[in-house]
Amino acid sequence: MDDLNGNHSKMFLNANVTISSEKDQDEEALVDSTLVPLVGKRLIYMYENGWEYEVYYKNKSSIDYKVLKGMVAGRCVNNQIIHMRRVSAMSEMFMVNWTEPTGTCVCQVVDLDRRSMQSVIFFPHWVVDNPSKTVLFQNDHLPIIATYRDVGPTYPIRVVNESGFIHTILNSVLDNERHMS
Ligand code: FER
Repeated sequence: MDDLNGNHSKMFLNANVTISSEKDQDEEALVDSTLVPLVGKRLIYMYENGWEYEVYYKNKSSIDYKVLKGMVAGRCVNNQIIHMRRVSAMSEMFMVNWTEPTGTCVCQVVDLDRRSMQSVIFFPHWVVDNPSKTVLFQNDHLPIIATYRDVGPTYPIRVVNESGFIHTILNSVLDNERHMS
């Protein structure tokens, strides 16, 4: 939100705040205060197509999640690196983007005020053909997943555009390793 002079809105220039006292010196513990409403939260939501996910926003740059219902129910992922930013200073709305080791790309718009999840998922063709190959605790199978991804085919990519309702919002601390392992 630049004004006519190109000055960035003060709403987005808050100082960093330290969340975890154990990790004061650790950069991971520094969270842009605009992200505080989302980091540390666990959400459970269902898209209109019936796919249900549980996600833990572990810190500003990683999530853990599992798929509860849908095409890849049972899939579980820890420490997925993500990019997160707040898209509105006035409401608790965030954009979260990432690429999976499978090659799948996800863009989420998380609206905590309205409990809405708007997402686009870009599935490579090999996942559409063989979704069950991704139904595992992915962190234990990263080399085979990388092989599947590299063999492909990537194209045509299936674009899944979904809205969902966040039916559960739980507060947690940052960097809890126990929620979804
Ligand atoms: C989501 C939509 C899709 C999500 C994860 C995916 C954690 C991942 C899909 C896949 O890799 O199969 O909202 O949230």
